[in-house]
Amino acid sequence: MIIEPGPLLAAISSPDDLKKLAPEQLVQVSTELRDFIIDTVSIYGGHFGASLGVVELTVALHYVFNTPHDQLVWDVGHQAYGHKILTGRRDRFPTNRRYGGMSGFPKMSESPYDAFGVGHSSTSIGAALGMAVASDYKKEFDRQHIAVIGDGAMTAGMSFEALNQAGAIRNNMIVVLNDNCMSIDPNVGALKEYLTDITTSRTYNKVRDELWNVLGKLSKFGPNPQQIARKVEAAMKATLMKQSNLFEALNFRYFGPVDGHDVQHLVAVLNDLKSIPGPSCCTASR
Ligand SMILES: Cc1ncc(C[n+]2csc(CCOP(=O)(O)OP(=O)(O)O)c2C)c(N)n1
Repeated sequence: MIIEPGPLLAAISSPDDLKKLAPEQLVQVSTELRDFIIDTVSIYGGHFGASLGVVELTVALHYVFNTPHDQLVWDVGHQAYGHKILTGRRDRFPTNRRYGGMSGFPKMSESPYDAFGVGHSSTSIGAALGMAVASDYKKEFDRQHIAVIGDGAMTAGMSFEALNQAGAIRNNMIVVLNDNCMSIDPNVGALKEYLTDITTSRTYNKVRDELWNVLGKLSKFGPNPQQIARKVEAAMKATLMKQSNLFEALNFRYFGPVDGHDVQHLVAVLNDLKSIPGPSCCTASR
C-alpha cells in the first residue's frame, strides 16, 4: 500500500528542500510529517511515540543546522523516523525494520546524515563531544555537533561523564534535552524532580531569553553589550533562580525550557544556540 505524503513533505528529498520553506510553513510540514509517520507505522509497524514527540524538533534542527556537515546525534535513535524521512529516505520508510530494508535506528552506512550508529542509550553526548574534538583538531570551526537526548537517557552515568568532560574542555557542542517526562515508563528519580523544577522556573527563563535576544541585536556594536548582559544575567540569576542550574554549573550555557512543539520558537532558540561558542544546552519540554 502506498502512503501519500502531504504536498510540502512530498517536495522534500533533503534538508536543503526543507530550508526552501518559509518559517510560516514549518507548522504545516510538521503536521504532514507526523501524519506520514502515523499512517506508515500503523501499517508497517515500528516505534511510535518517541518519533511523534520530536516532529517539530526534527524539523527545526534540519531547518537551522547545516546537516550533515553539522553533526546531529540522536540518543538511542528510536526517535529518528522524522529525521530519516527528511533526509532522503521517505520512499524507503515502509521497509523500516524489515530484512534488507531501512534500519529502525540511525546507521552510518545508511546515510551521511546518520552521524552516529545507535541503539544503546546515553551515548549521544559523548559521541557529539568526540566529534567536536575531532573538528577542532581539523580546524573545522564552522561545524556544530548536536546531541539530542531524552530525559531517561540523561540519567545514565555515561551522559554525566560526557557532560563533565564537555564542560571542562569547552568545545563547540549543543545538547538538546528532550524532556518529555517519559522513558519506557514515566521517569523517576532526583534528576526528574530537578528537571521539573527548572521547567517551572518560567520567570527566570523568560527574562533571560529576552535579555539574550536584546544582546543578539546589540552585539554588532561591539563586545560590551555581552559583558553588560552577563553581569545583568548573573544578578538576575541570583535573585530569581531558587536553585542553581545543573548545566550552568558544568559550564554549559543553558536555554529554555522551550515548548518542544512550537516549531517557530524552536527555530529561533536553535539559531541563537548555533552562534554561541562552547558547550550549550537547551531543554525542549512537552
Ligand atoms: C543501555 C540501554 N538500556 C536500555 C535501553 C532500552 N531503551 C530504549 S528507549 C529507552 C527509553 C529512553 O527514554 P528517553 O531517554 O527519555 O527517550 P524518549 O523515549 O523519551 O525519546 C530505553 C531505556 C537502551 N536502548 N539502551
